[in-house]
Amino acid sequence: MAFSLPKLPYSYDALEPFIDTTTMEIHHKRHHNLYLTNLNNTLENTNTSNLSIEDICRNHSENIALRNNGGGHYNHSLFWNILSPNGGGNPNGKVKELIDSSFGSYDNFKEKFKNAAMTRFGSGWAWLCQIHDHLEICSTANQDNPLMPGICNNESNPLLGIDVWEHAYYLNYQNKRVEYIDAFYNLINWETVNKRIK
Ligand code: MN3
Repeated sequence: MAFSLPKLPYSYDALEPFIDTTTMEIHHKRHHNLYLTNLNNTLENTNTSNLSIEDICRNHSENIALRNNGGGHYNHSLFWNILSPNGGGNPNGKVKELIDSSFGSYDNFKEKFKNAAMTRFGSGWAWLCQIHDHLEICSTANQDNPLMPGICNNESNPLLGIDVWEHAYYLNYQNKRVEYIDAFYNLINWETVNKRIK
């Protein structure tokens, strides 16, 4: 079974002014779709088409095409879902408790997460992960993610990620990655993040 491009849970213009319409459209229809097409082609050629996307990231990242395109599909699918036009504000519920116990406060979390996203050199992602009963922040290069062995903590359950490839923000923010990261906090769908906690 080939993977398919997930529909966004909102319209392309819904995240304005924080993420502009053109960026969302190109990012979803072209960038995500290209990872997906390349992933499906690779799976067809390697006879591994019965794998889940998590399984591909966890157990097949030594294959560079599966790593880059499987990571690309997993990461973007997660990214679209943790954003919402009704998002932002303070975290609530279980994720609030875990943020407070792991980082001291939401403000401390924001600073650490921003630092991870800012210091990722070149293209990549910053992540908030659950590791059993606490949370950790890490960042990855390219389309790598915390499910892949030897990158963050091998037990990581990614709750939240920010795409810091230039294609995610350049049209609106140009070189000002910091403004894009600040804007991201206005879009986080804490309900979805809470549902990802195991
Ligand atoms: Mn991207």
